[in-house]
Amino acid sequence: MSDVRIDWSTGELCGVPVRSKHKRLAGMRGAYRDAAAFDALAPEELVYSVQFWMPVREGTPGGLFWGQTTICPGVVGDEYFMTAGHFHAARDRAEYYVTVRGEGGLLLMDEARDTRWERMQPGSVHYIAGGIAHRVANTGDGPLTFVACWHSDAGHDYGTILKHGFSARLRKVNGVPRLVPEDRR
Ligand code: S6P
Ligand code: ZN
Repeated sequence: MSDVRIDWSTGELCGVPVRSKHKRLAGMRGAYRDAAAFDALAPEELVYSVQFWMPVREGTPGGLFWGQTTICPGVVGDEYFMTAGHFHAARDRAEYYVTVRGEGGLLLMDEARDTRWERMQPGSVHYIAGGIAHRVANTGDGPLTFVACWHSDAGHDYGTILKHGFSARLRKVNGVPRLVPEDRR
């Protein structure tokens, strides 16, 4: 019997080795374009939670990690609640995302800063190639949950996104998601 189980109706993991982290608005200052809308929201509001299982030590060559991310529904101005987003520190490391519930958008940006997006809906499988920054936005009215599988030696480069952002944002325009190019910075 494995140490970890998944509830496929919610994506939730349970088992002793499972760890979690929670991202609240206070930890995302600067990520959203509308600073006034950001300041009007409660800093302690939960944006997303991640559960993950690291059966080997981070950095182990050839190992795999498993996780699930649940993004709450919400907007900051016209921008959907979203993950911070990152490149993998080891640029050649790929990843799979599979949507469990909800509706969303997966932003994919290459190192030349070209950004495209894929719609996420229950059952959609997304291959994130190496060298591609990835961020997920919840475009629906309920929670968006996806499972992920990535290399234990991928690492995370959050700094590049913190500094330069993505070249486009997923914004709610006339009630529907639209990828809007960002002003150059
Ligand atoms: C890890 C994988 C996911 C994210 C999670 C939160 O490589 O892509 O588990 O860590 O979706 O996003 P972020 O950008 O805050 O790490
Ligand atoms: Zn990743």
